[in-house]
Amino acid sequence: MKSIIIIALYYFVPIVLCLSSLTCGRGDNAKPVIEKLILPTTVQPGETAVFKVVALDPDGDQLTYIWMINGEISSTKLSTMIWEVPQILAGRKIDVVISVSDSFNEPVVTKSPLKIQAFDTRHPKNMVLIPVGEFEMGTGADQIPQLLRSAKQYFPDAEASWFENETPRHKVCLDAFYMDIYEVSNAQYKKFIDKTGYHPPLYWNTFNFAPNHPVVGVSWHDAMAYAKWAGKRLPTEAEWEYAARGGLVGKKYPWGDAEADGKRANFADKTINLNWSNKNVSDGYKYTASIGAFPPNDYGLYDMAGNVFEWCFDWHDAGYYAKSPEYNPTGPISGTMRVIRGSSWSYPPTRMRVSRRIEKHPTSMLDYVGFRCIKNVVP
Ligand SMILES: [Ca+2]
Ligand SMILES: [Ca+2]
Ligand SMILES: [Ca+2]
Repeated sequence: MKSIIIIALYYFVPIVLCLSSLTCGRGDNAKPVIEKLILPTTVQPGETAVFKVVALDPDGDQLTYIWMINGEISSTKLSTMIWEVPQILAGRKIDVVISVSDSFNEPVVTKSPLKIQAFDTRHPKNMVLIPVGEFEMGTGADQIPQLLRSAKQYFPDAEASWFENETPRHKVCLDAFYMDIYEVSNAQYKKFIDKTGYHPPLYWNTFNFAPNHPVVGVSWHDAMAYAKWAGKRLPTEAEWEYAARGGLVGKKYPWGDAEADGKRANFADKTINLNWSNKNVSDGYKYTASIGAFPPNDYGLYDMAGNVFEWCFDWHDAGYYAKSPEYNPTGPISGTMRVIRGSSWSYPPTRMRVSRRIEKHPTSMLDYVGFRCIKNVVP
């Protein structure tokens, strides 16, 4: 008896509802048919892309179109979509979903998202475009007590003054630039030496040498010479920190706020017996790891935390943030020490914070310091 009632409800209720509805008078309505999609397979960031859909309605109803690009409704109504491709999408996939409706039935939607590769052919190999933008650089004074507590796990003598050169937190606006996806490798540096006769780095033959490991034992001057030869330059501190943050806002590390486990970066873990090693975690590397061995940040940059420190262009001045210009700051005009960023295999996980600043003499050649380069978008 119960099942008969259910069957009756199933068949009759919709009919009753249907008769009471104006649109259901089109029970014989034919759905629109998507005949053709005209989409490029690659599009250029910064340029205009044109997407078209050719659809027909068998009973001549007027069609409306909804375009969804990367999950956002970008345009409605028209069968042609004209779209400015954002710079940030260089080298990435774009999802385009098209929905066509005659307003009587559920809309017809393309079966699965169409994937289009946005590819900037002008963009240099093994570099990624870091978009124009602004960010909060440095550390707020209010964060220092918490940072000090974390640091004391590894350095019991840590003091609040260790963090003062990161303050005040301040707004910085930067032009777009290309950045090396990886730290400069031994293989890349060897090419430079072979072509130019430049002197080899310290530790070239003794320290963990492998072609795909980051070069170490290079001074700031060496890094500058390589960058010039490669047609690139060293990042400013501001460019480096902006890129390391990968678009995240106010986070400690390139991946967020969590302290590194063994899967995020190469730091002083339990494979190396230093006073400040994290004795509970293994990242699998005692010294350097090959470049790109850990996941990239959201800009696609590898090893912005750990592996080797990276030379920046700027002179170090602990008080610079209080007087830094807002647009494209390039550091003090003079000084005695240059900045290194990002930490290395030889320091504990807390040192890998994106805002952490360390000073080194520009002639130092250290087995935990390398570099990567950047390039202006407009030369
Ligand atoms: Ca129709
Ligand atoms: Ca390690
Ligand atoms: Ca690094």
